[in-house]
Amino acid sequence: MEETSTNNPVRAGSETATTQKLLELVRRFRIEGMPLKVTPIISGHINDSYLVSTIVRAGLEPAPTEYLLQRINHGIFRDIPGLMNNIGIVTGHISQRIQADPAAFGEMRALELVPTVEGDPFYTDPQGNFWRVYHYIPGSLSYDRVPGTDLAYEGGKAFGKFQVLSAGIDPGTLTITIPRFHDITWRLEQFEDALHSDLMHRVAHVPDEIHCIRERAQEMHTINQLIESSLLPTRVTHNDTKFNNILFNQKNTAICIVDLDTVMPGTVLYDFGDAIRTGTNTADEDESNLEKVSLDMGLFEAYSRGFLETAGTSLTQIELDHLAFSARFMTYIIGLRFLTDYLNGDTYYMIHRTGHNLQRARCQFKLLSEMEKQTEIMERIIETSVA
Ligand code: GN1
Ligand code: MG
Repeated sequence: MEETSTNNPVRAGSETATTQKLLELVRRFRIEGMPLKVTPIISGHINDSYLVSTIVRAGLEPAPTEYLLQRINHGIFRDIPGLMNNIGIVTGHISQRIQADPAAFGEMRALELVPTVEGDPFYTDPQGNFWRVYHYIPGSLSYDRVPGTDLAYEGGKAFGKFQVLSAGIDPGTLTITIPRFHDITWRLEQFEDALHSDLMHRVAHVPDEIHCIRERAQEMHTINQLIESSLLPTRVTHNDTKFNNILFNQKNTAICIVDLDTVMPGTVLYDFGDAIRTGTNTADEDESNLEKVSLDMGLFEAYSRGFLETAGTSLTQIELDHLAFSARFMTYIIGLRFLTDYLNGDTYYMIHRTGHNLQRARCQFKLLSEMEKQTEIMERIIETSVA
């Protein structure tokens, strides 16, 4: 029988931050007003995030200023100064480019860090945890599931603009915050190690999922092969382009790309693919009823059109030719990583229930099989959007 396990050592090792402690932490940053309330934000699988509201003076109405406090997971990100330096480079560059050509970038803006009182980009607490604060964009919204094609189109334009905006940064100046992050060879090695160790005695429960991985492993080396043959340009890429990493305003105009921890040298295929994985799924990433999981072709068409309208002319033919494949690739590799973490006892991704990572993996594999059935249509849509 499956054991009951909700252990999550990356997180369990660190004490739960109390409200008092969090308020004290916020005061170490150059914020306006007095921090009043700290609310955990349950989104994202890696860092701990809190919304901080402030008041101007005790007893008055809350000031409009709000902040995002985050503890950066240093079990996963091993070079926090390098990571924060990347964020400084990327946000600085993007905001300069927007200011230089506001007409081209509409209402887009860059994330803004709040320095510590000493002027540093992050604070290290006595326990060795790393904290940072961003300005929270008032009234901003994000979507785990995309409610309509207008939003998908707008999201495609937003990640396209991000691609164009970060193109002036020399990828070589960026720290590799997670080495070999989307390297399928490495991810498959980790998976085989997990199967071999079978630490939690879970391997016997997932024969279908193992089959799904192995059957497709060869094809999934395509991007690595193109990189090794120098056929794909190295670009500054986001590498975690979940649709909910786009912030929208109340009018549903995209205004900001967030979650910059994995901005690194990469290929545009990672960014297009992950946005399709998350932005066209008719269900949540961890939906337990797999019948609900499929690819919404209307959303795919709208996202692709938005993305290619803004970034299309900067892409090479080989990149364009592999955009449809990239959606399958990212769905596969993220499913593979969820499954590997399940087999290893849920040490990487934050889970909210037993079997959560397995559910996430199954959902990715269902989505992948839906994409496979619709490959030709996806390819045709991309060709048409480019033309
Ligand atoms: C993680 O924390 P979050 O949700 O932004 C992961 C991504 C995965 C994603 C799957 C550093 O991102 O690679 O695509 O979960 N980030 C890291 O939902 O591993
Ligand atoms: Mg992330």
